[in-house]
Amino acid sequence: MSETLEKIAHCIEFGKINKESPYPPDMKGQDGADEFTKEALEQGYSANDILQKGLIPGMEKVGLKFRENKIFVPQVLMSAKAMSTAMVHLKPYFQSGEVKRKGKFVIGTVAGDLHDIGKNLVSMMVEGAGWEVIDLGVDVSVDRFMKAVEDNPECVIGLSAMLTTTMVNMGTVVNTIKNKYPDRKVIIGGAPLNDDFCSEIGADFYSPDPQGAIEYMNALF
Ligand code: B1M
Repeated sequence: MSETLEKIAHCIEFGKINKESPYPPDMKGQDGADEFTKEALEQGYSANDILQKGLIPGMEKVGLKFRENKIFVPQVLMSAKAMSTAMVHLKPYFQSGEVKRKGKFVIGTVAGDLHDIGKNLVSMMVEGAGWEVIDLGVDVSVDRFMKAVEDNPECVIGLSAMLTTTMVNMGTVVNTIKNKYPDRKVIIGGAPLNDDFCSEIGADFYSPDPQGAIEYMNALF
């Protein structure tokens, strides 16, 4: 792999946004994902190569380290910020259709539930894995999920819940989606859930962390 793409992956892995960013301390004063992405485009790398061989491998390492408790939420947020800064340079290529995403992922926290920290992490990391993410936010009604499912054929749906009182609302969402679109895949996640609950409500997959959701989705296509 080229040196510039390796540097991009390294910046994403360690959350180095740009030259001005003081984080991480041992990379202070060095170029970050921002500068290296611009440099890679100037060197003639395609936006797709920058995404597939720089950004995504960097984010994949973040996902694995987070799963193994080697890094924590603040580090993931820095990596996500580095990733979104780099993506600004690639946006025109996505819009022109030159770079293809793996697919669409519709995600939201279910009705009655306002917790969004975990959902946002999943959202950012799935985007970092090369998927287009449609984030519906928190307290999402069944109707809003259905509208997004109808507007985005072939999307994968992700439901998040943090309360034992709201996780039950997942069942209604899964039921409504599966009644009309039995082939749509629904992934659920959130602290109070488990595999048994997933089977009980007829969802396709339960993941305790963002990486599990990514691995499941990548295996679908
Ligand atoms: Co709330 N809250 N909270 N809260 N809150 C919990 C969840 C609670 C366990 C605290 C406690 O009592 N010990 C408890 C739930 C108890 C229960 O249901 N059994 C609780 C309660 C009771 C409440 C209120 C009812 C409190 C009140 O008002 N009386 C209230 C409810 C509001 C509402 O939603 N309607 C409430 C409110 C809040 C705040 C607004 C203050 C705030 C939320 C801020 C925000 O999200 N913007 C908050 C917080 C921060 C928490 C705790 C402290 C932290 C949650 C969190 O963000 N964790 C939490 C206690 C705790 O967990 N220690 C608590 C970090 C986050 C990275 O982890 O969300 O688990 P998590 O996400 C993980 C995985 O679960 C997974 O990946 C993420 C990254 O690893 N994951 C998925 C999540 N979604 C996924 C989807 C996937 C795949 C993986 O695929 C689609």
